[in-house]
Amino acid sequence: MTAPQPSPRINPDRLWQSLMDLAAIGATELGGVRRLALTDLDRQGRDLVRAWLHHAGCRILVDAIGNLFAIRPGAREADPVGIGSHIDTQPSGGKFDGNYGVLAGLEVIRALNDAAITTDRPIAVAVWTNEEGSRFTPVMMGSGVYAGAFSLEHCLARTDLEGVSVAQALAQIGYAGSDTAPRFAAFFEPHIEQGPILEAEHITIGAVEGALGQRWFDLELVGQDAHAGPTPLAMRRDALVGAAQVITQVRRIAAQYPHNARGTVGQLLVSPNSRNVIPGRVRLTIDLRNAQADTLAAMVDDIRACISRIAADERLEAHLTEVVHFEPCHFDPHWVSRIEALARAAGQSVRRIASGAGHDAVYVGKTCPAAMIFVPCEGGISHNEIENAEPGHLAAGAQVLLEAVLEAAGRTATPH
Ligand code: HGY
Ligand code: MN
Ligand code: MN
Repeated sequence: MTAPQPSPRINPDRLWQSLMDLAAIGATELGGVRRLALTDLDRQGRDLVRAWLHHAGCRILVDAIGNLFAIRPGAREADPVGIGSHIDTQPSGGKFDGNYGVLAGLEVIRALNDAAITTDRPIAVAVWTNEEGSRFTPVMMGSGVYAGAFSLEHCLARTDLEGVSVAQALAQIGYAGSDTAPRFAAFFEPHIEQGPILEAEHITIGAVEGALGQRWFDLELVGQDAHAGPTPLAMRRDALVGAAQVITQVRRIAAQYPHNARGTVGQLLVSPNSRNVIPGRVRLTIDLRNAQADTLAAMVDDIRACISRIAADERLEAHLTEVVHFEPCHFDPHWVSRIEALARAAGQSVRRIASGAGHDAVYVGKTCPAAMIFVPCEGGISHNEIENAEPGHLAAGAQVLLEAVLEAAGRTATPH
């Protein structure tokens, strides 16, 4: 019985440097990254990552929604083992959200190349389009189209606040592809936790069991512009007063419901937004989340009833449009267990954890067995320019990823 071959080692400094080099594209003054989906900065980031992966011996594919796939050949033609995440960021995002998952995949490929290891199955690194859902909704757009959660046509027609469509933006950055996306034998997404648990418990690896369900809405409240001086209160149809009541109800719902309930109003657009005009039109976003599908549905029913009541009380029109809806998901139990065991075998502290954030693995997991590897982030803060993570944690997560990918892809004998 030959001794098992030692696994190649991740190069922590090379992984860290790739993160810093990518973070320079869209770098902000506070040390964050602003690289909105399908902007020229996103193009620059894509071009850089694509060049690195091509140089590492991968064949590059780009599909019709701009998802990029870099495929490292295996000993045989077969569905690849996928690794991936996103490189688009929030407007005031950080260096690690999404970027870590893509660059950990690059580092795995580089480490396998260094060790001259050929895996049985090919390995593919995926860069998913518009995971953040900030410039364009829906969130997790590229992986959602890949998994059939949204039609390509629906997503290509979506527009940003300036009226630019996804199709136009893809064409502008040269990533309107025509390749057929690969199907995966399994898919792994490393990611920072973006919450406080791992850091608070001094744990390095999170074996992610699943993610909260999400339901996102656009709400437009329509009243009447009027003069802030002569208009008596009884005559007012103030859309912003209505919006303020909706916002406090979203908070009440998040506080009141069980099962990790979350409620956020992140965007508020006031028209005409002039200090001495009663706002006649307000658009706001509503983001509701929960670990249980029925509880999430009850939260939605609750806010719908509140909006109807508030609109009636304030004599407003209310137009509510659902833009995102996915149920709570569970990742593949086998790979959750293997990630836990591989982390322990590597001498890392590990715990099972749920994700409050949505990730591309949520949709990709509808097409193949998928799992996520979390590492801590400083103060549990993300979607913030101060987002930070420790090189040692990032490398530990990438090493567990390498072990899981080797297990999933199989390895042929290393040439001497
Ligand atoms: O909103 C989310 O959960 C993710 O950051 N797109
Ligand atoms: Mn992310
Ligand atoms: Mn994010």
